[in-house]
Amino acid sequence: MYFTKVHGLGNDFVLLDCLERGEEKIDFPSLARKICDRHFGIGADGLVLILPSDNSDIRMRIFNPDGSEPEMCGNAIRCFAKYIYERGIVQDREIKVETLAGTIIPEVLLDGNRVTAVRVNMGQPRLERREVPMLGTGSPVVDEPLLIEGKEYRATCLSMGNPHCVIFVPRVDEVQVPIRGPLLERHPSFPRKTNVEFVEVLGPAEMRMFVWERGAGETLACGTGACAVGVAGVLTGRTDREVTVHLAGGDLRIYWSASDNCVYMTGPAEEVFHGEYLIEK
Ligand code: ZDP
Repeated sequence: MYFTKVHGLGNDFVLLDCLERGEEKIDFPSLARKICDRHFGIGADGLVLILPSDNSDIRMRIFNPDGSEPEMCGNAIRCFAKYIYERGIVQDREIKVETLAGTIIPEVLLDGNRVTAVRVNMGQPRLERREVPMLGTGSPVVDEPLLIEGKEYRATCLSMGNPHCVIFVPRVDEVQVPIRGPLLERHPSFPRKTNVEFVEVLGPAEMRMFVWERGAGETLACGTGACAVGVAGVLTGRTDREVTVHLAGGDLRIYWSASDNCVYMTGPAEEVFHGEYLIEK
């Protein structure tokens, strides 16, 4: 089974072209668990499938390393768009991609024929509590106290297709992400669990974040997470609508447009290598 290894800011994925093979007969949750393993497999933060679509140009599915299937993935969709465009699978610079979060539209940015970056219309953030989904009452969920093991967190929660819980902290370097992250990911308020972002505001247009991803653990970057952080900055009055978000793996530009209410994410995408995965039968 031939694959391509890609990453966006060190958030890395195994890309499988399933345009011909389709998605029959393969147990993708189990394949994702094996392939994403960094010692017994290829190693990745997710398995991404390229599939034909009935209602868009193309379709993307993604599986977390634990085999769960998230609705969307911001870093993967930039890599996905680069792959699709550079191979001429879709010739438009704006590619309509069917996902479980609806149709998402990445636009490739070019230097000649090479895709150097991708700007993605990530759609409108979902601010209703039940859309996160999160238990309790009242929307939007802004700086809401969550008590875990005697420690109070102030959570701003929203969905970018997938659930996010944004925690603003004075100093992000001091957060023990592998300890705090999973406690919030599995907090009973989140029936579908949640991705968790710890964020420090550096200025009105600049933030630094670390992410704990649902079903994946700590990663170097999270595209949907950076978008959620941009929205949370505006909702809580901490930042402007256009910000640079510094992640462990690099920077993303996030813009939450007041005119169409959509979030635009701009960042790089890299293709690293091709290989053949030898599936054990
Ligand atoms: O929602 C989830 O379960 C995430 N683990 C999906 C992956 C999100 C990602 N990090 C992104 O960039 O949006 C890939």
